[in-house]
Amino acid sequence: MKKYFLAAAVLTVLAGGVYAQEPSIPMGMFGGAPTNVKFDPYVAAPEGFDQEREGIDRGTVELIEYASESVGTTRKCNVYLPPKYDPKKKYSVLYLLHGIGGDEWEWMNDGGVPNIIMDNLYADKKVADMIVVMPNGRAAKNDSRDGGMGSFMAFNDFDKDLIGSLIPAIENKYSVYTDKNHRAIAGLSMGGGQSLNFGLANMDKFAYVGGFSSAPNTRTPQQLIPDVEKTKAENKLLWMVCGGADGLMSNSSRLKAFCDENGVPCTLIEYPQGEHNFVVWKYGLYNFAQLIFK
Ligand code: FER
Repeated sequence: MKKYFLAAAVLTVLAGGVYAQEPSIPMGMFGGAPTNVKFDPYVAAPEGFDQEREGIDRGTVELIEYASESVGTTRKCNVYLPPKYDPKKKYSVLYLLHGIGGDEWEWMNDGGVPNIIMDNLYADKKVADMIVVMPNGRAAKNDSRDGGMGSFMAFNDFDKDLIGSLIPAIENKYSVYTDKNHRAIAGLSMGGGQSLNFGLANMDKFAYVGGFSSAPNTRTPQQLIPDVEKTKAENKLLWMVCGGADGLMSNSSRLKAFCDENGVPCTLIEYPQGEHNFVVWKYGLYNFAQLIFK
């Protein structure tokens, strides 16, 4: 119990007050009322976008390990390589993050089918050449799923592992571009919050940022965008989706409202009747992947 209170107290400070409640409060009540904003148009994904298609080339997913300096352990990470990955070519990199109950397997094993979505997009020539990196976003010695709410700190600490160790490891192992214009970060729920937090705080590293159903770890708009002109100049895409029936909409809508008020280009789509699940997150990946590196 003591650990929980400590984590909650620290996060209250880190997140600028959004954690000022006990972490055991149900999801729907945590985020508070959504800010009234004008959503961007929802366009349904085409039928079959997330279904395995016959007769197309397929990518591969491989589990890799890397040494994490900040965590002090060897960590695991899944990597999607597109159909006919060719080390003689150069690829962009999308870092795709999981939620509070997940790990490096969540997108693959819990209904995200990122490999199928990407294979289909490749077959239809709707995406730029990219690999998709699915790390474990809980930067702690014990990074297993049972870390539960006690792992808030570990999610918050992931930027050091990501930037200090994972990105260099990926750039060492794969034939990828190494500049911000060829690097994107997006994620679901806690991973959405991480993507907004880390992506906007490190615009020299990531030009494209996506948050799907972002959780209460999302920093306040003023923290995310302390310098409006800098964000306007350096960010190439700030893209969000959240389910209309998801109690966490407040995290996305307050950022959208701030961006609209300050003239920062920003997309927020409300997935009709969408809940806090992979229906929304698959839609997020399908759309975000088509907008980056172009
Ligand atoms: C919360 C509700 C949900 C919260 C985090 C989540 C930090 C994250 C959910 C997920 O990642 O799926 O109150 O507090």
